[in-house]
Amino acid sequence: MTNYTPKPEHKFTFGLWTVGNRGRDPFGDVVRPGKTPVELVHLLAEVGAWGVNFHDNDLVPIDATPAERDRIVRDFKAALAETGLCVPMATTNLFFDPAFKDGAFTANDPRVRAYALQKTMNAIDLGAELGAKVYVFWGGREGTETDAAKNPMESIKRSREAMNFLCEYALDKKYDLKFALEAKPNEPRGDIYNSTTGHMLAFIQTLDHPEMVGVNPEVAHEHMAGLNFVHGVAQALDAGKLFHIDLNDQAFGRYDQDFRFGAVNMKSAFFLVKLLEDNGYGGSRHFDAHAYRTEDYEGVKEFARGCMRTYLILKEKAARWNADQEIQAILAEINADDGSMSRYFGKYSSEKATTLKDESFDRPALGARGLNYERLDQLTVELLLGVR
Ligand code: DIG
Ligand code: MN
Ligand code: MN
Repeated sequence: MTNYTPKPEHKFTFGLWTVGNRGRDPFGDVVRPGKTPVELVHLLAEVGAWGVNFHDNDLVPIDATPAERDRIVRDFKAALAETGLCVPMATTNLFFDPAFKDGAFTANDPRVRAYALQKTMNAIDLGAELGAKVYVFWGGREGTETDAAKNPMESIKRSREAMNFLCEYALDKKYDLKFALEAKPNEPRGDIYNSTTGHMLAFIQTLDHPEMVGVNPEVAHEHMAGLNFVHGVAQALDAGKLFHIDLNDQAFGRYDQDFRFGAVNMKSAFFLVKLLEDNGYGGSRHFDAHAYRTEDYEGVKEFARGCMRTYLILKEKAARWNADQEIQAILAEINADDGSMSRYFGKYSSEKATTLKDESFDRPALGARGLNYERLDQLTVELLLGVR
């Protein structure tokens, strides 16, 4: 029986806001007492996490004095040293304070936009001080309830201007930081700009420093948009832009549930882990999720352990799938290639085009071929169910 104990090489991380989530929801108050960042670091060490991430105000309250900030950071660093946890990623809370009720970088009020830049620069400083190598931007309030309020073209320009400014800031400070943009289609705003990972990949190409900007796809957010998360992550990998990833789970057509990884869609979680492992993804496996509101802190620890165990179990299943002779035989059959068409693929040439236009095809035969996907998928399901 394989041991599914998390190890540092697995690069499992959690945000302070995940295991520190107190269970408040739009219809109910907190159900768990608060824990300090130091206590949360020790909780994550206890369950076997490799790293801890934070929003600026998860660690340093927005109204903390400089002296309080220094004490909090000092205590946090001591807890990191004591436990061996690292800080791979940091981010800015540009969504909780009422000042950001109309967004941060896309707010109509220029003072809010300027304050958002200031707050983000200070948060980048904090992240860099604690060793973060990835800086996430989630524009939770960058959107509208009515498009009467904002010109979408202007909002795109404001977003680009802010990202260009902050890229220049990180370069100016010589921080070893990559930026990762996180998409979400809605909630808390009625509609959020750059709503999916695909939108973000396009937006990145319009920036002055696209080389330092990638994406941080989140399972729940792409599912909220009704999308296949594995395909979106594959596109980010193909573009060399998968700088970070937020793992959790989410029923389609629901508000952002941020469930434990693998808690809902086992098959898509399997194909995601297979994609990441088959392609040697070297970044954090960050669980941006939280325990059910029904749980106490022992339940929160079970939530965290479950995220990591499920990832490791699916990683083993992916290796078994790759080694399963019957599955691999079907794949070989599906992808059989006698090389007779190879002369038409790859780089275009007018000779290729001319020859291909003269090629004759037995179209009925092409359509009649059975592809054996039912058997392939059933074998996959049975492997996941543990009967092969
Ligand atoms: C929500 O999915 C967002 C915020 O929690 C944070 O800014 C980002 C980092 O994972 N995810
Ligand atoms: Mn989410
Ligand atoms: Mn997230």
